Amino acid sequence: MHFSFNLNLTPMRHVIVGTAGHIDHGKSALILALTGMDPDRWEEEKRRGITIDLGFAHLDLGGDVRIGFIDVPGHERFVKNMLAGVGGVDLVMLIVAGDESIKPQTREHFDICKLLGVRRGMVVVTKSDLVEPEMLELVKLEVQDFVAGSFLEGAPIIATSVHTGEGLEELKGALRLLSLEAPPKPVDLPFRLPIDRSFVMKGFGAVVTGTLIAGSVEKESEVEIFPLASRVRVRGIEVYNAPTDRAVAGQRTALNLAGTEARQITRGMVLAAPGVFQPATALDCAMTLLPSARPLKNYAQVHFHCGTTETRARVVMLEGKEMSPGTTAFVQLGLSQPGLFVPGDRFIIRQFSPVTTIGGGIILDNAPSKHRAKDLETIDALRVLHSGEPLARLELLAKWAGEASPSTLAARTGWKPADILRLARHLEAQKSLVIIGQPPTVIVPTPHFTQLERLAIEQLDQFHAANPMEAGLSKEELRARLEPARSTYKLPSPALLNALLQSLMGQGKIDVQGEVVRLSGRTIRLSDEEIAARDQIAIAFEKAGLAVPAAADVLAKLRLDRTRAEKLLRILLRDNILVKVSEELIFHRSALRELRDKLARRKVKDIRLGVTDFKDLTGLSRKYAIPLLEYLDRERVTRREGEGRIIL
Ligand SMILES: Nc1nc2c(ncn2[C@@H]2O[C@H](COP(=O)(O)OP(=O)(O)OP(=O)(O)O)[C@@H](O)[C@H]2O)c(=O)[nH]1
Ligand SMILES: [Mg+2]
Repeated sequence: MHFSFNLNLTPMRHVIVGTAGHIDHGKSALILALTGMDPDRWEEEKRRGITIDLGFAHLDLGGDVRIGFIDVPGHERFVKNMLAGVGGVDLVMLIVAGDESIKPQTREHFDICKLLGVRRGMVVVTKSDLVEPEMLELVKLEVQDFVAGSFLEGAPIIATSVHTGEGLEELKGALRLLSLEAPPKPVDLPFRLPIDRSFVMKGFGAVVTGTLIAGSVEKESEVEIFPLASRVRVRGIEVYNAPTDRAVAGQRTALNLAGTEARQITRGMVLAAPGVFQPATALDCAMTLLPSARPLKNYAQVHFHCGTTETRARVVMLEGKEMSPGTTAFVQLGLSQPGLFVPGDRFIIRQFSPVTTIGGGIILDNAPSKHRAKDLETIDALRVLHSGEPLARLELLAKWAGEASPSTLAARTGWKPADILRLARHLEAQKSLVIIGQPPTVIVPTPHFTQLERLAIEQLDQFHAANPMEAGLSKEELRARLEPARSTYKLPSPALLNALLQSLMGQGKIDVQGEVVRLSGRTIRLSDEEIAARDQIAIAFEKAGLAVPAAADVLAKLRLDRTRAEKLLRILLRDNILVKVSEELIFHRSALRELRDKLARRKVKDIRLGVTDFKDLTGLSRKYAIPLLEYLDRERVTRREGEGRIIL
């Protein structure tokens, strides 16, 4: 009987190891020897004895390390398949056949690994059974020279034979050590999974596989497909052929997806946390041209590979007219197809024709604006983004946005909104930005905020000068006038406007009454003629007592045009000299005061009041009495009870 214990004392480390190297150098044979799984899955691969597409296998080392292998084709015609696999690797095994040493795709694959920023790995010299020991030593020396100055300088160089088994245990030991050193992929970021395979399984529906490069995904969760802009449900998850409820960054993952869109999914598409990211069609990048490449001209067309995605791109130089081999420069790539790319992602470019690898780099911004050539401000900004310093990057992105929410900044960084808010608080403490409101929060750079404050004061000032008879601007009108100086900025949101108004009120610069905003101390300025007319209106209502005239008749008697007369009426209403009791009825405040007094006196005798009592008391007809009583109810002078009222 056999018992197996899984105490789970140390969490399993998940590491992705990729092969790289020239055709026929023994990459697939080595994976088979290490894992017992043949990475060459296709009939054509087996028949031709070469790898055409990516192959996958896995291996547990010492109980706490699980390696997912990605085996790539060495044939130069299939480099594009190799590129779809190498994107997610943590470690590379550079394979060099002992009987052939370094060959063209050894160089090309190694260049690709360097350009993609692979940091760790080893060299495996295969087919040791085919060569004399002296020859093997010579190849090792050549390899040492070849990797000098790169991330593989000083890395293990291990000779193996799949026939004799030589070196295989040593190789496993080295893989285990390197795996433990490799930094784990970030679990605490929004979920992303570039798809490298998709197929339909009878009885299951669509299945996609890929290396989970960030975050985690749960069974039954919803994921967004880029660039399809649609969402699907995750029906099932497998990690290394075993069903599970959750897959995390670093694991080779297969997802069974529900929904008809799932059948349209192909390699190169990306699954991501829903509602976080936006597809990009332009990318600002730092790009390196290989020493072996030809000079690259402005607007050159290239093949762009990032993650498992491949598309055409046009290179717009931001620093000069052309790039020389062996140099690095800031460029903007215009993509022929939109896709999901996040700053920090590495990419490869290949010459349009003939197709060879000529360079690669790192994405700095996935939602850039168009830049003027050789614009120093742009170059400085891209330097900040390239530095990778999170606070400086966030400050810059906030400045570009003008007004942004943590989630829009998440789309532009790949960070979580909560982390963005945490960083933003630091910047707020340094007074370089303002955080507004409870979640959903708005982040505004301080210079933008103060500029909007100035603009608001300017606009109110202009408005008061042009409209002396108006009390002020409505909030919405004021907002529409806050057209910011930078063309990339939008009008402030209502939330930002409220924060601006709060701040200006706090400084005593403005007054806000309901929806109306005015500069402090600004009152309506009337001409003598207008003052006379205003008083005439007031007196007309005052004299009428409760038997008020129609407003239109009063206004018609004035020697003013109708619009100005109506404005005067509005001023009297606003100042509570006149009171609107119903749509048709306007009373002078003195008449209403008298009415209240009368009711108070009457209350001493009897607190009950019928409509007829009210008519007797005031001498008013029903037409006036009912709206007035309703007004008094609203004012809590009376309260309706059955047919009559109680005087309160
Ligand atoms: N004698 C000997 N032959 C080997 C060894 N490893 C691989 N081979 C042979 O080399 C040939 C190529 O091996 P593969 O593993 O298919 O090479 P590959 O690098 O995967 O080739 P591509 O995937 O097409 O780039 C096969 O015939 C293998 O049997 C070895 O250690 N010793
Ligand atoms: Mg192979």
